[in-house]
Amino acid sequence: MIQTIPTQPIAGQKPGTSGLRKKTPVFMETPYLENYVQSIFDGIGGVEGKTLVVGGDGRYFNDRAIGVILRMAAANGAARCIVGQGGLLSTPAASHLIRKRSADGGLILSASHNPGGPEADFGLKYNGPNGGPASESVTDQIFARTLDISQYRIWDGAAPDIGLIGEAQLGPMLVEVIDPITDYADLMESLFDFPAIRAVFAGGFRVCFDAMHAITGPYAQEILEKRLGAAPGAVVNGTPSPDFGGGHPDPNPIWAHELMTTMYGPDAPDFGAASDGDGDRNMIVGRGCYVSPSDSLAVLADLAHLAPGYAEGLAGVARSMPTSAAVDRVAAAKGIDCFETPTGWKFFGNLLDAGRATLCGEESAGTGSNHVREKDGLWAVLLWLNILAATGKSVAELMADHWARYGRNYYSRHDYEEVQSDAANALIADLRAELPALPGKTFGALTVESADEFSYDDPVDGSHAAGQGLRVFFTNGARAVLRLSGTGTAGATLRVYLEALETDPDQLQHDPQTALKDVIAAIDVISGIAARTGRSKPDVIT
Ligand code: VG1
Ligand code: CO
Repeated sequence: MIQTIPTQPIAGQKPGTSGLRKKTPVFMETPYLENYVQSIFDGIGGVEGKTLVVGGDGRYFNDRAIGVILRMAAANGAARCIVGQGGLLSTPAASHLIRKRSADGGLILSASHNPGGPEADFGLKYNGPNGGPASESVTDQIFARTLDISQYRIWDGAAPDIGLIGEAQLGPMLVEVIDPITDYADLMESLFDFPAIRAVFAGGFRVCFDAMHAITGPYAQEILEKRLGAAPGAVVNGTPSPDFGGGHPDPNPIWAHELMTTMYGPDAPDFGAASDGDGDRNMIVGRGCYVSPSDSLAVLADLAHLAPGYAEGLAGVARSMPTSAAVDRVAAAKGIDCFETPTGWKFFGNLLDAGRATLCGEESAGTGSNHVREKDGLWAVLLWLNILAATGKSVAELMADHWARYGRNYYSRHDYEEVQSDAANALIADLRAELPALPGKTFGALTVESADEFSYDDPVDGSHAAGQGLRVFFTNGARAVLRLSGTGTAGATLRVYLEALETDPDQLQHDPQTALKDVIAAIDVISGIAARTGRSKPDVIT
C-alpha cells in the first residue's frame, strides 16, 4: 500500500560537485534520505512507469538506504528497479547499466573517496538516461524541490531480499537483482586487447591493484585475475567493507601509501594501480614511478589508438580547468579539440553525447571515455595495461618519452581541509576582488601575467556556469588555481592547484614540489593562505 507521509524541508540539502554528501548519521535520521529521494523523483518530473538502476559502493547504510529507495520508487509508480546484487554497483558499472538497459536513470549511493562508517560519510547521486551525473539544470530542480517539499511516498511493505539474483514484486514494481560484474567486464573486454595483456601477464609481468577495501575489488578480481590471468593475489584489499578497512578509499600517494611502498620498494611489481570508494577514480604507478593524473590523461590521449576500442583515434579531449595543460599539448599535436570544463564529471556529458570528446579527465584521478558517462578507474588501468602491452615499454620509459616530446607540466594540488568556512569564504572573496589589480605585479621570482575567475559556456547547449575557480597566470607560463571543494562534509576544503611547464630536456626529472616552489610561494603571498587559515602547510599534497 502507498503511504503518503507529510514532511518539511530540511536545510542543507544542496547537491555539490557530485550529488549530496553528508555525515552518515544525518542521512540515517528519518526523513533526511526520504526527503532527498522524493526531491530527486519530483525534480526529474516523477518516476511513473520508469526503469531505474540502483546500487552503491557498499559503504555503511548502503543496504538499508536501498531498501528505502526501492519502497519509495514503488510508491511513486516506477515500473522496474534494476539493483546490483547485495546493493553493489560501481559508479561506472551503474553508468553502463543505465545505458545498456535504456533505463530512465539511476540512483548511486556513494560518497566516493570520503571514508565510510556510522560516523563517517554517506552520499547519494542521481544519474540521467545518458548514464551520466545530473546536469546543472536537473540538479537545480532537485535542489529547488528540497526547499518546498511537503510530503513523500513510500510503500509500506518490506523491500525484497537483494542478496539473491532474480526478480521479485514490490507492490506494483518489479525489482530485478542482477550480477553487478559481468556486463561491465564484458564492456572492458570489448574495448581492450585482452589476448595481448594476457600474454604479457603470462610472460611474468607483475601487477598490484589496490582496491582499498572498496567496490572495485570484485571487478578487478574478475577482470585482472580471472579473465586476464594476473597472478592470484594481484588484487589486494579486494573485499568491499562498509568502512573501507577504516581508511580513506582515495587513490593518491597519501591514502594509498601501502601501494606506494610496494611500488618504490625492492622487488616492486611492474605496474601498480588503485581505485576509490565507488570505482570511478584511478591511481597509476610504475616501478618507482608515480604518474600524476594530469600526466596520465595526456599519455592516454597520446596512445589510446593502441587499444582496439580507440583504434580510429579520438574526436577530441576534455579536461577540467584545474587539470594541467599536458593533454592540451597532445591535442594540439594531433590537431584535435581540447575542451576546458569546470570541475565535476557532469560537465563532460554533453561533449561526450555530442561526439565532440572521446577522452576526458580530471586532476583528481578521474579519467574516462565515451564508453560510459562517468569517470572509470578500472578502464584507465586497462588502457594503461593495453598501452604497456602494445609498446613493450615500462611506465617510467613511457613517461620519459612523453616529457621529452611534449615537455613536462609539473603539477601538484595542495588541500587545506576542514578550514573554518568563514575564513575560506573570505579568502576567496578577497582574492576575487583583488584579481584585476594583479597583472604586472611581482611576487618573489614570478610576475603575474593575468588573473580571472573561470566560467564556462557549454558549447553544446549554451548553458553558463559561473564562479568555477580563481586563476592566476604568471609570465613564465606557471599557473595557480584556487577553489573550494564541493564534496566535503565538514567545514570547507580549500584546494590550491599548482602548475609549471618545463621544456628544457635537462630539467624533466625534478620532484614536483621543488619544481613548483616559486609558484607555491607566490600564491601564498597573493592569497594569504597561511595567515588566513592558520595552517603552515597543506593537509594533503597530491
Ligand atoms: C572532487 C574532485 C573532482 C571530482 C569530484 C567527484 O570535487 O576535485 O574533480 O569530480 O570530487 O569525484 P571537489 O568539489 O571536492 O573538488 V568522486 O570520485 O567523488 O565521484
Ligand atoms: Co569516486
